[in-house]
Amino acid sequence: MSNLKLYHFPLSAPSRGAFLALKSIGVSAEIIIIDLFKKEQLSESFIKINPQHCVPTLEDDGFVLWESRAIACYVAEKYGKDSLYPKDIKKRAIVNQRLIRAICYPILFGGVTEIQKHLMDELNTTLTFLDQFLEGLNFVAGDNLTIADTAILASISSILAVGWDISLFTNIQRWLKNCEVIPGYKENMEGAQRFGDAVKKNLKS
Ligand SMILES: N[C@@H](CCC(=O)N[C@@H](CS)C(=O)NCC(=O)O)C(=O)O
Repeated sequence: MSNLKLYHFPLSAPSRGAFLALKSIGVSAEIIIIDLFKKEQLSESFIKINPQHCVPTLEDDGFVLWESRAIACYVAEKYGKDSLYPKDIKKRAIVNQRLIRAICYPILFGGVTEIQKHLMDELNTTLTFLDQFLEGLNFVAGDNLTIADTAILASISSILAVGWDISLFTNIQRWLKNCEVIPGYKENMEGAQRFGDAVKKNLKS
């Protein structure tokens, strides 16, 4: 039995990454929504839990942890079956390596109204790598679903919802289909859609 609480905001890709990891691991958690639009992360009660006031934040019987990937690793290690976060150090190293970065945060919260060219290029370079990693594989770190897939799906679904063109990345498209089996997939897509709508509203057309 777990006594987990996840402080979560469904529009946030890192937060959805932790949410999807928990779902895939099959561990239940109380979900507490921290609405970043209402600046709830700056409330006195949340600052007491996480002085760096970010989501996702996990609480496990008084133990507090933030950073989505650290959360996924901790929960997988404590509650998960081996395939999601392999014990074999080389397999685990590959899972740890498959990371991706987000670029829409300044548009949503920083008053920025267009995606800068260098960020677009960087993201397309990252997607090219991801597409190569996926060549001949069902999932990003091998043939089994791992917590690297849940983290990356949360990010990719956000950029797709913003309207990113991934037509050149056929392996990513195939992998996205494979990801439909992940528990929590639907909730993730709904959060991503809300994120995409919010970003598109702030973008200059
Ligand atoms: N690297 C962190 C990023 C966490 C993060 O930036 N969270 C944002 C939402 S996407 C947040 O909580 N921002 C509110 C704040 O920092 O006050 C992770 O992967 O968890």
